[in-house]
Formats: sequence, structure tokens, C-alpha cells
Amino acid sequence: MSEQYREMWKDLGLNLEAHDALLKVLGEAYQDIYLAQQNRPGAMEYFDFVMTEVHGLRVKELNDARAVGRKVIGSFCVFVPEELILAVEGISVGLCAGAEFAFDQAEKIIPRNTCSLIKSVCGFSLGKACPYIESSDMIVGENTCDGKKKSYEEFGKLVKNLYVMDLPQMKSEEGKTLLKAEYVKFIKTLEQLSGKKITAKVLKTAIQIVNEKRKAIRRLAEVRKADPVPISGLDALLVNQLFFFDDPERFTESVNKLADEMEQRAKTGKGVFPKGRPRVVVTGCPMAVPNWKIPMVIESAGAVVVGEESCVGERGARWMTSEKGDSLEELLDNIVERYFNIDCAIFTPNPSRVDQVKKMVKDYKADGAIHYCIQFCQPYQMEAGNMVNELKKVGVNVLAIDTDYSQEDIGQLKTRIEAFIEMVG
Ligand code: BJ8
Repeated sequence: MSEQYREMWKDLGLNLEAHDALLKVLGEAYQDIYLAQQNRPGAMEYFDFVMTEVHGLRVKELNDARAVGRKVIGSFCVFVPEELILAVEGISVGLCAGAEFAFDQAEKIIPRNTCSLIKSVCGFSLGKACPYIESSDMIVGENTCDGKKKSYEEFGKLVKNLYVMDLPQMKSEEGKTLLKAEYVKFIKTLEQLSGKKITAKVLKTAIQIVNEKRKAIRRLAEVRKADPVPISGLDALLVNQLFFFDDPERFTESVNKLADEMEQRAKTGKGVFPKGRPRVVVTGCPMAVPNWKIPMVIESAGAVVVGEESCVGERGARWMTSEKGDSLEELLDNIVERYFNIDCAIFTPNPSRVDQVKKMVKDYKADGAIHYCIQFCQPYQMEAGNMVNELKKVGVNVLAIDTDYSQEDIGQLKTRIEAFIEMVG
């Protein structure tokens, strides 16, 4: 792939040497973690292809689209409505932030005790190794946690067009009004950038496209209730990660094909692991590509991840946007209603997240839950204690872990997770 796309990466201003090194590490990790798995569904082949071309063909597609006037919008948070971006014929891409890259440089502009996700955003930008950042016509930041909010002041100096969206912190009527006002502002900005007007008709189509994508992901989640589980947690996570990168309609079609195969597997009792393997729900911070550390440790310890209560998982895709109504105002209200449900830990209080984890443990017949926090992530760390207590009260085995993107604590994590699996199993 390297040779074929070299000119494109050069034109995007990437540091080719650093980028080559990154691709090498990524390729090796993918081989060891993903391709070495047994009994994978055949339909995962498409997602393997997307991964191998994630810095190649997909980036070329984005830049071909830009050449004919479409705008690429990068974002970091599931509060940024893809529907609005599609409605101006834009392309939405998640800027992954899931790897430890150029942290030494990042730590020169933001504090060391910042979460890895934020350091990764700054590191990739400073190290000029992310073709998605460089291909974005506008990057949307959001006022969620304090770390992100304040880091955008520095990140904004590194990229050409950063737009920061304010977000509510409480689920009140005032909070909803703020969210709507921010989405109205975002629409205006998108219209200005693209030169396109959002009409009710295009917005409705965009809502349908994104809903279809969510429905396909829901099918995939549903079939993980089977025992034996037809897909590994690692593969399911990968599909959820690629939700933010791929062309939405092509992605939906591919996820539906995978779901067809998995439903067939479930009917015939074919699993990726033997029946009766300990089942775990993971809850907490989002795992962006290529953050596969926790499910890798869990599954190599003899358990299977059956669900993720995370923005790269159920928190990101479990609500549909209502398609009812024919006016722009009604459709925008539907979008506000949908996104206002998201139970991110930046909200206070945030009781529905605990309820959702309890529900998932029950629905997916899990033997336990693992609360995953990225070190220095205050919102999720603050919620961890209450989450653990509430789960214990209803008899759910739970383990809370804090980690970063490095591999340094992998031995310690293995020991703790293996002991937990042994206990729940
Ligand atoms: S809606 S979870 S995607 S904000 S890990 S940067 S919270 S200190 S990512 Fe998130 Fe939107 Fe919420 Fe979801 Fe801050 Fe924590 Fe770091 Fe985090």
C-alpha cells in the first residue's frame, strides 16, 4: 500500500517517515491481535480490507470527494450529528485518537496528566501522521470534559479550521435548549462551508441513512446474546470503530451481511468460542482505533466480550432519530431529542448509564462487567465508584480498571483480569 499512496500522503503534508513507522506497528498489531483469531465470520473479510486500507483507499476516497467540492468534517464525539453533515453532502469522519503517538510532543503543549485520548489527538497532529486530520476541511471539537474543552485551545493552533461546539452538562430543559441552539449554529456553519442549504427533504434522507447504519449495528449487538457467541468481542469492537470511518451506505450493507452470517451461525449453534465461555460486558471510556488492549486481554484470558456500554458501542448507536415530520424544525427537534439521550459521564447526574449497564448484563447474560477508564479521565473515574457499588448491589461481579494506551501495564492487567474471569467463570 505504501508506494501506491505515497504521493497523496506527501501532498497532505504527512511526515512520511513517522507515518511509515506507524503503519508498520499498526500492521503488526492487526496481524497479531485480529488475523490470528480462530473461527472468525467470513464477512469480517470486508472489515479487514477496510482496516488495511484505512490510511490508503478511504483517504483517497475522501480526497477525491473533496476534489469535486464535498467537505470532510472530522470529529471526536458522538454528540456531533452525522445527519447534519450528510445533509450538506459532507463526509463525517471520526478522528480516532486511539494510539500512543508523539506523546512527548503532546506533553509540551498539554499537561502530562491528561488522558491518552486527548494526548493522542494532539500527538497525531503534532507528529503529522494522521491523514484524516489533514484531509478535514473542518474539525469539530466539543465542550464535553474539561480536558477536551481546554485542550482545544492548543489543538486549535495546530489545525486549519477548528470549530468548537458547546454542550450542556445537565439533562434539563435549559440543557436541551442549549443543545438545539448549538445544532442550529452548527447547521449555519456547515451551510456556509459547503455552500449548500439544508432542506427538510435532504435532512430526512440523511436521518434515514444514519438510522439504517445504527439498525445494522443493533442487529450485530442482538446476535451476541447467543451462546456460543458467533463473533468475538474484538471483531465486534472493530466494526463499531469503523462505524466512524467508512462510507455509511457501504458500511450498512457490510454490517448487514455480517449480521446475516452471524444469525445463521446462532441458529446452528456455531460459535467463535466454545459454549459456556465466561461472558463480560465492558463499560466506560470509548475505545478508538487502534485501542484493542482491554478486549484482547479479556479474550486471551478465556472470556468473551458480549457488549460495550461505550460511545464506540451501544452508547453511540442505541437510539434512532425519529423520521417523523416533514418540516426542518420537526426533524431538527428529532435530532435534538435523539442526541440528548446520550448518557456520557460529562452529564451530572447521569443515572441512566448505570441502568443501561445493568440491562446489558441481563440481556447479554453476562457473568460480570469490567469498568474501563482511561487514566486521568475524570468523568468516568468519578462514575466508577458508584457504578461498581450499584452493580454489586444487584449481584453483578465487577472489576474496575484504569489504564492508558501504553503496553507497560499489560502484565498487571492480565493478572487482574485473569483472576476476575476465574472468579466469574
Ligand atoms: S459522548 S464519552 S465521545 S465526550 S476519555 S476525552 S471523557 S478525559 S471521550 Fe467522549 Fe463524547 Fe462523552 Fe462519548 Fe475526556 Fe475522559 Fe478523555 Fe474522553
